[in-house]
Amino acid sequence: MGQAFRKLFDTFFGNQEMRVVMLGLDAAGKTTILYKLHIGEVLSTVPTIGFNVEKVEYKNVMFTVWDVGGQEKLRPLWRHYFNNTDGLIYVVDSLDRERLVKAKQEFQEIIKDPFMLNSIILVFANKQDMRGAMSPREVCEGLGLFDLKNRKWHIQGTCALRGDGLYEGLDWLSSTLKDVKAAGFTSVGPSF
Ligand code: G3D
Ligand code: MG
Repeated sequence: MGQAFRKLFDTFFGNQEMRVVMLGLDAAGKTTILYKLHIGEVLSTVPTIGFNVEKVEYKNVMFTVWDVGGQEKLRPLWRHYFNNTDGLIYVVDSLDRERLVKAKQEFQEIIKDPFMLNSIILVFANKQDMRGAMSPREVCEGLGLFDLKNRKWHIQGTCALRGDGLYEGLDWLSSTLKDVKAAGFTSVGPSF
């Protein structure tokens, strides 16, 4: 199973260099997704800056993951990881209607960051297996995706536990990134 996943991954990303940051409120399903991808050992560290960061590196693709929400004072420190980000994956617990507003606030802060302005955005509306889960369209509206201007984004319903939707989402991410790079954009962010 893991082998088959890695083959798919190879066909998507080839030898492309790519840095992906995966974020979302706690319990959205990020860690589950990271393991479900079967692309390598997940390294979990708590850097001195004080929040838990998980990383998986597979060939030239680097995934960096952490929980957002709660600690405003940590937000400026995220920049350290935003630099050179090609793709943002934002994971939402589609069952958690109560925290959708909070998920939106955090999402909007992230994508407005100067270092994130060129990154493409993939949203996983996770936990689609649960009865009562919001549809991807509802999550889309809740996050304000339709109001985004000049951004490339895509939403994908997923069930991280089963792996449903994950590869469809990554397929979009990799092919869109290829287009963006071919068009000559870079994702280096501003230089200060
Ligand atoms: P996080 O890393 O974003 O904080 P986790 O989230 O990956 O730790 O997942 C939080 C909980 O949600 C876990 O349950 C996990 O099994 C569950 N989960 C993740 N994805 C799905 C999904 O698609 N469907 C369902 N039904 N549950 C999911 P526990 O019980 O281990 O806390
Ligand atoms: Mg986690």
